[in-house]
Amino acid sequence: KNSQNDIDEMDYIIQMIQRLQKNRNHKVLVVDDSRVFRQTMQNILENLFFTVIAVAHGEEAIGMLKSQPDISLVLTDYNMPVMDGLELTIEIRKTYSKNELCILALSGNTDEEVTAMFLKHGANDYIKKPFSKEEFSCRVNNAIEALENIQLITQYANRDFLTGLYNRRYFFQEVNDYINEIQDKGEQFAIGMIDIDHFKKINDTYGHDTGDKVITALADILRSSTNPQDIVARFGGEEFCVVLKNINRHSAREIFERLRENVERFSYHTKDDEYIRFTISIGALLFHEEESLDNNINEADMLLYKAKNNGRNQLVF
Ligand code: GH3
Ligand code: MG
Ligand code: MG
Ligand code: MG
Repeated sequence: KNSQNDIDEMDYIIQMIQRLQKNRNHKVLVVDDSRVFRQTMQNILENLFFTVIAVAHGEEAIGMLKSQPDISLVLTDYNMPVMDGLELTIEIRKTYSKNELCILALSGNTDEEVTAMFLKHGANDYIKKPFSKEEFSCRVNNAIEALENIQLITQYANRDFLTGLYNRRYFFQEVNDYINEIQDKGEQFAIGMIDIDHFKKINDTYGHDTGDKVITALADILRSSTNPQDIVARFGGEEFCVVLKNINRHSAREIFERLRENVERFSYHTKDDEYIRFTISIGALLFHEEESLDNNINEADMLLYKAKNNGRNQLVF
């Protein structure tokens, strides 16, 4: 007979298994000058399915973070030679926010000021030595879970749900960051506004769901026709904006033209074995740095309007 306790126990085990599966995606950096503690933590973490890197002091940890930027969690001791755990925490937080990287501090020091100092300077949590394996595991899992939740929320906030591309809001944030980054460097970049031609007809003929699939297919073409560092966003409906970074007028024209051709050649194969073909119009320009981003976008929009009036399926640059 299945008692409620058995069911609760099963739920817990299923949750733990799911937790362990997700832990496989995370790299953990252990920083402790004691070889015994390093090994103990490494063993527990590896039993939790994490990938573990262990180093002996803060300076080594900084070097490791530079060469392995995909570390999710740092577990650091307090007392260590060369650079202690608190200095390490302060140093890490100059580069990585709590939304990108968790820090758990460990120390035998019972002085409550150390705990407070760690937390004040950006540690997510604090574990007192000696710790039980159970408490250690729970705190590590909690920290990783919180990080995953933040990253999920960030993903929802920045990305368009249908296509996974950046949304309009995040596009402006990314492009403004890029403009600040290249300020006074003389680097040029291009902006292209893109809109599907006669998209209403696709919706009317094949239905809204198929329309959505066409939008997603176009998003894939936009991604695969540009470089990974370029910025591709869905502004809404069947309207997209692409920023080609560090590019001259000639190359930008070539890429936008190739993009238009790639779409023209493509056909979307439906479940009912129909082939849907469609085209896009593009209004593009090389960014004028004396104008605001908004004005540049508006001008690209006007060029897109021109491309539509000239008969669609074309680039106006
Ligand atoms: P044009 O060549 O002038 O661009 O003609 P068009 O038919 O594409 O005209 P317009 O851009 O004005 O219309 C876009 C249509 O896209 C209107 C709207 O019903 C539809 N639409 C907007 N968002 C979505 C969406 O998320 N999914 C689908 N399936 N359709 C959408
Ligand atoms: Mg120590
Ligand atoms: Mg359209
Ligand atoms: Mg439109």
